[in-house]
Amino acid sequence: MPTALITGITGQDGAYLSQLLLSKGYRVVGLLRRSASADVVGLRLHWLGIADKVELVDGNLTDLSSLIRIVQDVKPDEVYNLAAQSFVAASWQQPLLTGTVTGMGAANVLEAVRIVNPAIRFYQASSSEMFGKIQDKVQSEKTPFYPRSPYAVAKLYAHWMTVNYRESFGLHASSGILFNHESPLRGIEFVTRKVTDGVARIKLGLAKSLALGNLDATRDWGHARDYVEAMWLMLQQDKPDDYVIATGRTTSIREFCRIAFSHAGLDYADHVTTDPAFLRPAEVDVLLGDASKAKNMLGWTAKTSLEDMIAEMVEADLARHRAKLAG
Ligand code: NDP
Ligand code: GDR
Repeated sequence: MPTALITGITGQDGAYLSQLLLSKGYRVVGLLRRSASADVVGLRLHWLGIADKVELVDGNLTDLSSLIRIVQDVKPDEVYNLAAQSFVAASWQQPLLTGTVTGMGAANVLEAVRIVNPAIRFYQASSSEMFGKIQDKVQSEKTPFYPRSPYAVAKLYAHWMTVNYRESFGLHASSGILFNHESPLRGIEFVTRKVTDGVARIKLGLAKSLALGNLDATRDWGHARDYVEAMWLMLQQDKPDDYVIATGRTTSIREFCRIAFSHAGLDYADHVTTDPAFLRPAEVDVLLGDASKAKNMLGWTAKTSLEDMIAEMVEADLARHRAKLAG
């Protein structure tokens, strides 16, 4: 039975990746950072019904000694580095923490792998945010990077460290340049989940309006459940490489709102307001990915349509609020 070590196992992608790897017969071990709120740890793993099927070990991405100990003890065949301070907006408020966790943290994991067992296969969660101020209308592995936030700068460091460790030490280290991917397990601060939660609250009479920032930015949104499959596929290849993972369709925040509100029989224009507090110091205006390399080399394509994903998210938020109301 192969063993996978996942950093960021309590996040959206960590939960779906765990589910996928368990279904493939893996032993799944997750890195857990200590929290004073131990009772709410692993909510997403519970939601998927797999909390008792994964092992959790205490450590932190910023503590190299903990990572070395864990890699020694767990003896993983594959390491997926998903942990990060992943909220772009927060990276302006906490730029140094973001650099330490999202950037240096990845270097720590690479170091732990190199020191303990360089034969371990490594996955780095890179991001379409690295493209930032767009150089190509459609972004592929060949598009130059131009990061627009402290988060994206940190991710770029982690990305190039992954490439560098591959080239310097021959590590089987791959980087997935993933475009936005969402689900009912998406953090509530991200715009898609904020919208679907807002739709549910408005529909059930718990709120009247929803305040957002820039409605004109566009994103290439896919479903997290589809995207974790690409992570796994990258580590099954003979050779490590970098891959763009995207749907090839871009949609504005405004249009996302229209679809989500109309799913609940509402008109977004009656409820969505804008608040400058949610605008960013520098914006990524358009993202649209070309995942042809992943299609050709990995046989991967996105399966879930935006409309189906939005419907799933709205229904999940309606069910959650209804359950709360029922006591
Ligand atoms: P989440 O924000 O949902 O999860 C982040 C995870 O990182 C959580 O498990 C969190 O733990 C953990 N973490 C944060 N800081 C530390 C630390 N110091 N030590 C150990 N663990 C830590 O992110 P997603 O699941 O959405 O994304 C997974 C990865 O993919 C991230 O690296 C993200 O930047 C990247 N990415 C995401 C995309 C997306 O659209 N979702 C697109 C492209 C890249 P805790 O629960 O304790 O907070
Ligand atoms: P993003 O996701 O920054 O693309 O990063 P987010 O959902 O936060 O923002 C997407 C776009 O929506 C606009 N927006 C708002 N965003 C938030 N959060 N809240 C609002 O009220 C709001 N109103 C408008 C933003 O300005 C932006 O243009 C996500 C994260 O998962 C990263 O970790 C990942 O690397 C990238 O996706 C790919």
